[in-house]
Amino acid sequence: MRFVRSAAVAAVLVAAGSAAPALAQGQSPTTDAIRARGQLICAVAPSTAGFSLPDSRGVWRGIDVDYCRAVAAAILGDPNKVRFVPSTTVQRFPMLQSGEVDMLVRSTTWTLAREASLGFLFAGINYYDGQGFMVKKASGVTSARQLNGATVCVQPGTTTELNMTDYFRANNIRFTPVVIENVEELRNAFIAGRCDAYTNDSSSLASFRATQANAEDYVLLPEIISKEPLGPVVRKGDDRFFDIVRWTSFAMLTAEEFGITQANVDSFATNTNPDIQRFMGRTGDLGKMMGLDNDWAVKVIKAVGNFGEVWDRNITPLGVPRGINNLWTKGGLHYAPPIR
Ligand SMILES: N[C@@H](CCC(=O)N[C@@H](CS)C(=O)NCC(=O)O)C(=O)O
Repeated sequence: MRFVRSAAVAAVLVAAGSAAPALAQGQSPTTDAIRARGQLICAVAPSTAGFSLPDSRGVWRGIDVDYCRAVAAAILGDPNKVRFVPSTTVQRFPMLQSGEVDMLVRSTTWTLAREASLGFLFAGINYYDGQGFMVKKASGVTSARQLNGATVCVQPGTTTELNMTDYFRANNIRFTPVVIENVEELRNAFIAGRCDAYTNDSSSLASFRATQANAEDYVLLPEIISKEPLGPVVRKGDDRFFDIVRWTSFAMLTAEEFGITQANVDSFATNTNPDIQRFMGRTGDLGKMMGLDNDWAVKVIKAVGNFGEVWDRNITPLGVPRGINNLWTKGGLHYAPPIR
């Protein structure tokens, strides 16, 4: 039996959820499509400060946005060649499955089911997060254990829903979920008192609080009830594109480790450290191995900076400390395998 291998066939099979025939080494229908249209299409959250939110001039800003821009810089040499598609928590997965977007960077938690059953691969972790609860200070509640009988606002299609159910069941706490897909509506419901608590990734709660005029009226409760490793997601079946997204993420971490920044990256061109020469694309032909220019990592750092710079620009203003999101060399969890 002969298999017809074409990008179109592969795309249809992926969309249909069937196993696509393996692509030959180096083939990448997603990368080809991005080059042909001159643009990466990235699904993001519509309005979460620090993650993805258009600024007053309509320019998208945030850590998730920067991950999309970094991939555009690696493939197209230009971080502005991205179309950002806002998606709700429910819409995000069908959007990626259908091929409407090339990748998804949307505070999305890496789980077994999302890889094994939805047909995705997580290409890295850009934020080690955990789920928390926010209440109004005036409620006097200081612990999630005091939420017995509470109504809790939550978004559908999230890891958040199941974590909350598990946590309250384990702690014998009765609660009523108020499930709202649109995040603005959900935040307004919480502000208006339609729910006693709002549960989400603690980063998102920090983002909500930081953007309220009366931020001190809201408190994040001390319990963090889950692990939420958030990162960029791609469809299974295009290993080359997966490589590019994954190593773009590692390049940002590696640059921070080497002290390479957006401002000083050019000055490393003549550095004699062999690891830095490979990173800069002077030796090793590593970019070529992924079908990119050898200075792909330089383009990434020029576009968005190293991971620490991306964090400082987007997350530090929310008042969230680096903590476990530091590099492994500074007691954190971010660790990139060698670029060699
Ligand atoms: N990480 C969880 C939760 C995702 C989630 O709810 N993200 C929130 C927090 S950043 C969000 O994007 N809300 C904004 C929106 O839905 O527009 C998941 O992957 O299911």
